[in-house]
Amino acid sequence: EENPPVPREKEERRNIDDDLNFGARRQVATITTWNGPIMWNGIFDANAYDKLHIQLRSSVALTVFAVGRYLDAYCKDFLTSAEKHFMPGLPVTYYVFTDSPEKVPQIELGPQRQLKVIKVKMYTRWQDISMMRMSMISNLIDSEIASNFSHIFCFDVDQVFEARFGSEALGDSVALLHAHYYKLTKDRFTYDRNNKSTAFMEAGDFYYHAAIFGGLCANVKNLTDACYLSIMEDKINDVEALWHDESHLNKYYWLNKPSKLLPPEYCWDYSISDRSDIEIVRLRWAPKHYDTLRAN
Ligand code: 2GW
Ligand code: MN
Repeated sequence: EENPPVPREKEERRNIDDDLNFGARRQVATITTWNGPIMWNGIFDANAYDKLHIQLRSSVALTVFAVGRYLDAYCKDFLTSAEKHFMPGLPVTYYVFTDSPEKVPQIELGPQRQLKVIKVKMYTRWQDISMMRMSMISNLIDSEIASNFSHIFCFDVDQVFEARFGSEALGDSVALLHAHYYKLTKDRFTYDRNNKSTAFMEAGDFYYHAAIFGGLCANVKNLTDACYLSIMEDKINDVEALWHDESHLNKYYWLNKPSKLLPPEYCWDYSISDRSDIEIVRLRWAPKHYDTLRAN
């Protein structure tokens, strides 16, 4: 019936560590081997980032594709939640790429916020919708984004903001740790392992999620160009990387280390049962309806 005695020395040592870490995160890595920060909640001062970026006059373009059934299914929740949580206090323009411009939801925009619609054609294969984003983003960076914004972020549309996704996420080259892989050992990463594909890789640092990438316009231009060229080279050779654009993105970040990483707090999937590292969900995956959305 009696509880075992608490080992006092161990208890005391743990409290000292807590004090010395000043609330820093101890269960997760907060820096990469090349000294890039991994922006776990608690390691940064959001107000300091906001002050700095307002002073620097940073401005952000957000690109998102909502083609075919994804427009009705996800776009409204994505945009309305972004208005609440994405880069508060900074100028933001949303670029919505769609095949049905007339059906883009009219949402109320805050000051310094704009929405622009870009018409694109509907690809018959969904893999192509996903992969062709790289060339369309690259073209828009050249024609309009690089001259008007300091930073760009590219998003999947099937997600919803739940809390601040702010200026702390801005950086030269920003990649996202995939929620399903950040705790796994490298041998379980789903890199492309087919040496016929340009995305082929054996070793890597992390498994990155293509649902969010960003950075300075020039860096994202370089990334989208590199990924698009590799995708096209694969097409000529009649191969397709295992996870499409995501495989090429992982290869790119292996060769060009991102300067800042976002932890899965920035893109969480609630179907993952172990939430022990997640102090705050800033963005969540929206439910997939593969049966209806991917039919054809
Ligand atoms: C995609 C798959 C099957 C059927 C439709 C589509 C589809 C995607 C579509 O009909 N319309 C559309 O606008 N998209 C856009 O492509 C949309 O922005 C969507 O978020 C994005 C990627 O497709 P998604 O979200 O269904 O794929 P995920 O969540 O499995 O994405 C990961 O893997 C992809 C490659 O397979 C991409 O790399 C993506 O960035 C990853 O998050
Ligand atoms: Mn997605």
